[in-house]
Amino acid sequence: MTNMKKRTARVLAMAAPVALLALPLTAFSASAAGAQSTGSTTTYMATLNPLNHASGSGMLMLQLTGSKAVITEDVKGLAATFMNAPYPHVQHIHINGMGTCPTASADKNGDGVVSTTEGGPAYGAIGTTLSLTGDTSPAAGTDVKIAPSGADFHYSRTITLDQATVASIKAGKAVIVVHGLDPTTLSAKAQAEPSDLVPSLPLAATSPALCGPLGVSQMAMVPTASVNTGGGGTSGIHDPWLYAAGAGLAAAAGGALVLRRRINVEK
Ligand SMILES: [Cu+2]
Repeated sequence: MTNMKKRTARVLAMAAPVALLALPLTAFSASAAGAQSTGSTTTYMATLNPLNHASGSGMLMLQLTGSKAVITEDVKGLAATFMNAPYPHVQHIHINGMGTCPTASADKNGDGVVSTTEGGPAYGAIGTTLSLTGDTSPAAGTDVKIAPSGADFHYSRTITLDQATVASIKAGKAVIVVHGLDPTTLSAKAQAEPSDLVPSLPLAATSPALCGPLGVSQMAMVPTASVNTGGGGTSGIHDPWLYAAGAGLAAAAGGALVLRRRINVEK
């Protein structure tokens, strides 16, 4: 056993012992994944970290087979309400930037917020909109009516991606961005500014809250059928495979934390 395998196995055993029994897992290297032939499935993951002093965290898994993407995501701790309604969080796969999340230095106008536009050089333009229903093109990018909403949400959708998004994912230039900040966390100046994307909305509504580059997972998972038939052992654990995979990813990155906690989604 390699050190990586040992470590991964140990973390998995700690994080999700029941899930481990139910899951055929195979550790493999990123380079091996990149070499997979057409028609196979490559699993990508993004750890979503706060931007712009947002609270919250998340994990997103994207299983890509050709242009078909099976996407599962759990987010928690974002701004909860907006004008007395569940806060809509538009979210996208951004493509063809540098494949990274912006730092505070991207705040060109000094208002304390990296706006969506200011972050563009890092993560690129919208390639795919991770909407709940209907349009997934960039044109739906700011349609708050089909965005997931609330402080915590679970998102699951299978999307046929366009070729630009597929190419960017494979090139390591795809970044997941979840938008929508709590206005009270912004400077007075920023609170008074209009959105750079939708001027009828405040800046907070569309600014990035969570961001994570999409990378090849350290683990390949035999997809969902084997998970969903796992018997009674996984009751109370939502998406056990996501947490198992996330824990492995975090361990591989030397990071860690939120993943061992049960993320409470879907109230
Ligand atoms: Cu976006």
